[in-house]
Amino acid sequence: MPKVAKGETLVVGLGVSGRAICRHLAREGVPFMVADTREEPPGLDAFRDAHPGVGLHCGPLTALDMSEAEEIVVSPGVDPHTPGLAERQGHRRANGEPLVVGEIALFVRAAHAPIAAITGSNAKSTVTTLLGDMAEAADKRVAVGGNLGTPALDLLVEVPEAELYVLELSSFQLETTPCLGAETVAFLNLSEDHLDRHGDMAGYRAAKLGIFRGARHAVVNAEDRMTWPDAPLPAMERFTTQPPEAGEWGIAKRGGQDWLMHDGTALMATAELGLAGRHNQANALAALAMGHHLGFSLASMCQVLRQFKGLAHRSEVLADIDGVRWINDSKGTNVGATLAAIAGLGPAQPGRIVLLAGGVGKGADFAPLAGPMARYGREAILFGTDAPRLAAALEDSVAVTRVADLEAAMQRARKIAEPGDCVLLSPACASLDQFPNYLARGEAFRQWVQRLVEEGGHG
Ligand code: UMA
Ligand code: ADP
Repeated sequence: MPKVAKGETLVVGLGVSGRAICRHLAREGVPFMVADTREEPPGLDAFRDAHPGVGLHCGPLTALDMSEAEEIVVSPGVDPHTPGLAERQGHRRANGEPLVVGEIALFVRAAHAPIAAITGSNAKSTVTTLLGDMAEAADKRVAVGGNLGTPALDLLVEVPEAELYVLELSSFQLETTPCLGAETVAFLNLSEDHLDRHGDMAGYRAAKLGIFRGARHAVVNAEDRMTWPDAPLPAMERFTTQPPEAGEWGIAKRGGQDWLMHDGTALMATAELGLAGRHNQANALAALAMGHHLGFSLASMCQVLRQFKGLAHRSEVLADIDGVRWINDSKGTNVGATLAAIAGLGPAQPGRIVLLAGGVGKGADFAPLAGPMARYGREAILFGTDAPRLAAALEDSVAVTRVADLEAAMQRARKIAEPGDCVLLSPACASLDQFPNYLARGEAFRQWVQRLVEEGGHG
């Protein structure tokens, strides 16, 4: 049986994070070998070129003897309870630290600037990007990354003089981070996601609560108790989309308009925000609360909120073709995100949403989509692995059509959409059954809509 040599670190996974972990260990001069559970992992050639001579095991982890590994660093997509790894859980290194950790644990050891970290089921990327922009507006040398895209460990070399790290962290990353020790953190919201990995909502929440370990300041959602820590923290603030109580960040009416508020002070009218929808008002408040703790001026943060128009693949309006709006919300990879997208668009046009949804549901319950689709939907066009479960949840509430894939869904949408409708790709599912990731799914949708525009319409 192949073996991790005594004193070597084992890196598990050859994806984006795994390759960043390898680069980091190589820079630090730490001896390591790599394992990937797949026989032909995608990053194989790049890895061999970058690290000639480094040992590699592909296939089941039970076929690798890791009993003498100095440390085991797992990629976020790898369940630490995978056979082979599970047996190493609970083991400690000579220095007392857990034997099995993730990329972020290595990052925490190496980082020399404060960390601001954001988690939640939805809105992480939006709030992370907002806070990063706010830091830049405050003239901070800021490095932004994590689950958002650039692996945290790569930030150490991409922004060597960073004065602040702003990290989006997933439950997978937090689960393997023994102590984050962040200056400020936000736990934005909790709704069903990744139940196939974490077992149930309690397991999913427990992983996310890892964001609070060692935190000096936290921002939580006043309307979602699941985001509150179980143990007291040195400092905690809350945001709400309701009129705020003392000390809270919230929304209240002033002169007939809604305003973002903090502790009795009106900051800016919500109508001035670059992003639409109540959920984005909550996101703005969370970013403000974190930025305020970091010492950024309210005036410059509000300026960022006016200018920020949102990220691609998040309720992104692609085109208006013959009175039909085509909207790309490919990042709607769970039910909570799709509910937010429908709630943002629906009230202006009841009965006019043509929803394109489906993919891998990750064990989620789709029933919460039924009510909003009954009110705001014209038809749900469903594709991918969990189309049958989605259809079962929706068919009593709205017209349902099942098709093979996104391409067929777009064709059907083109056929049935009428002026005034909006075609919304917000799948409520991961894309991995039919695409490499949500980006590829969103780009396929974008290109198709682009062709429609070039063809001159909605024929
Ligand atoms: N895999 C195996 N065997 C292995 C290693 C990986 O089967 O030995 C599979 C995983 O099950 C998964 C895929 O390969 O299906 C990718 O896993 P990975 O851990 O190699 O992922 P990375 O390429 O390192 O990308 C990860 C994040 N992906 C996941 O957590 C699944 C990326 O977030 C993140 O941008 C990147 O690190 C940099 O930090 C993506 C994501 O989908 C956007 N995140 C989930 C989400 O947002 O819901 C958590
Ligand atoms: P994440 O990084 O957590 O996936 P994003 O900012 O990329 O978050 O947004 C993902 C999806 O969640 C998008 O489809 C977006 O429309 C939706 N969304 C954004 N903010 C919220 C919120 N506060 N509550 C629920 N859904 C939201």
